[in-house]
Amino acid sequence: MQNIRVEESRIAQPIGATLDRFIKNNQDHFQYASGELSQLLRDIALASKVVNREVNKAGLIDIMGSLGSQNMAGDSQQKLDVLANIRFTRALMKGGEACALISEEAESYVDLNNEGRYVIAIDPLDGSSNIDVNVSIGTIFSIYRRKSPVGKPIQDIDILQKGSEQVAAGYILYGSSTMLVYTTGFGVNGFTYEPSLGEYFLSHPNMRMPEDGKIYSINAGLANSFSESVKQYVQYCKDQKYTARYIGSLVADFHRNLLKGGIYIYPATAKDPNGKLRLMYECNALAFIAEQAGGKASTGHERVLDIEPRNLHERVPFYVGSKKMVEKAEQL
Ligand code: FDP
Repeated sequence: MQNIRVEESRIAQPIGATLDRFIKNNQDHFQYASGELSQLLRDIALASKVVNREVNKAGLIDIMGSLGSQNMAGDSQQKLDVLANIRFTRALMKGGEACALISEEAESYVDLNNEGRYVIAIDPLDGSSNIDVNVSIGTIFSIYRRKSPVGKPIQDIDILQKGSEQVAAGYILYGSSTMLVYTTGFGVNGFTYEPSLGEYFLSHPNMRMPEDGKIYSINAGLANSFSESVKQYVQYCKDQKYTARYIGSLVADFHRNLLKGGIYIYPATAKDPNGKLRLMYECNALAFIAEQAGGKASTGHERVLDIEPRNLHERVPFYVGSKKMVEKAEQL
C-alpha cells in the first residue's frame, strides 16, 4: 500500500519538457538557421552526459589526480580536465556545425570544419582543484557566429569576438544533481539531468537572478593583496552581515548566486594583476547568462560583454551576480 502511494505520488509529479523538445519548440526565436544552433546545443548536452558519467565514477577508476602538466592558463592539468576536453571536442567535431573550438586546454584554437558556421569557446571542466575531493565542478561554453565566409579557413575576426556577440551560452553543473543552464538571448532556462532516463528535463524555466542579495563569494585568503576598494567592499558586506560562501568552483558559486542572489568576485590581486579568470571561456558566458537573468557582470570598471579580446587566454577581474550588489561594488 505504502509503495503504491509512493508510486502514485511520483506519477503525479509534473515533469518538464526534455531538453531536446524545449530546444525544438524554442528554435524559432533564433534569427539564423535555427536547426544548426539546436544541433550544437544537443552535441554539447550529449558530451556533458558522457563527462557526467566519468565525473560520477571518478573515485572508482583511475581518472582522478594531476597529469603532471599545465594548460595554457598555467593551471595544473587534471586527468578529468583532459578527458572532458576530448569528449567535447569529439562531439563538436562529429556534429559538423562548429568551425573552430577555443578551449582552456589548448594553446591555439582547434580548426574543426570550414563548412561550420559557429565558433565555440569552452572550459571543459572548471573548478579542477575540486575534482579530487568530490565537490561540484562545471563546464562553461560560449557560442558565436563566424564572421568570415563559410567554406573558407577561419580567421582572427571569427575567433576574437566580444562577449556581446555571443548567440548562446551556458554551463553544466556537476553537483548534487547535474544541471544544464543556457541562454540564446531570450531568457535563461535550467534543465536537470535524470540519470536513469539519460535525459535533461526542464526544471528551472525562465530563471531570474534576485536584484539584490546577501551572499558574497570571494577568496578571503587573498585579502592582503586586494586593492583598497575591494577591501572596502568586503568590509561593507561584513558590516551588512552578509553571508560569505566560496566553493572555489566558479560554476557552482555562480549557480547558487543565480538562484539565491549574491555576488561572486575574482578581483585583481598581486599575483594576478588582471584577475585569474579567463574572459573567453569563463567570464563571457556567465556574464551573458547573468544579464539575461536580470543580473550584472563587470570588471569593476566596465561591462564584461563589451571587452574586445586581445588573445584567447586573456584574464579579467570578474564581478558577477545580483545587479544591485555588482553596482555597489563598482561604486566603491
Ligand atoms: P580552478 O582553478 O580550480 O579551475 O576557473 C578557475 C577557478 O577554479 C574557478 O572555478 C574558481 O572560482 C577559482 O579558480 C578559484 O581560484 P582560487 O583558488 O584562487 O580562489
